[in-house]
Amino acid sequence: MAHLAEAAAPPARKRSRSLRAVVLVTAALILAYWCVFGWMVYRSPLSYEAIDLDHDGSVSFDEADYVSSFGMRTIYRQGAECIEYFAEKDGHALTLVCPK
Ligand SMILES: [Ca+2]
Repeated sequence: MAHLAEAAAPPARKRSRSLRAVVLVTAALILAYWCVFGWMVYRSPLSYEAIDLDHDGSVSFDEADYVSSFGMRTIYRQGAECIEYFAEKDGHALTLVCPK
């Protein structure tokens, strides 16, 4: 009976390789997540504070994704030509940059 159980179970070496593959794929996915997230924050022309839309002190993946597709439009404020960055998804103003 024990002989049949040993035959049905995969060898320990094969299980170890499968476990290693799962760990490596999981680590690769976590690394890819952080690379994409870092790239979106790094490539954004907006400051970290401007990307933190809910002002909780940290930028979530959703916030970085939301501001990653942005547009720019010229706005005049007090006679100065300013550039307003806005979210392309809904036109929500993200930040306003005016000359000093
Ligand atoms: Ca936030």
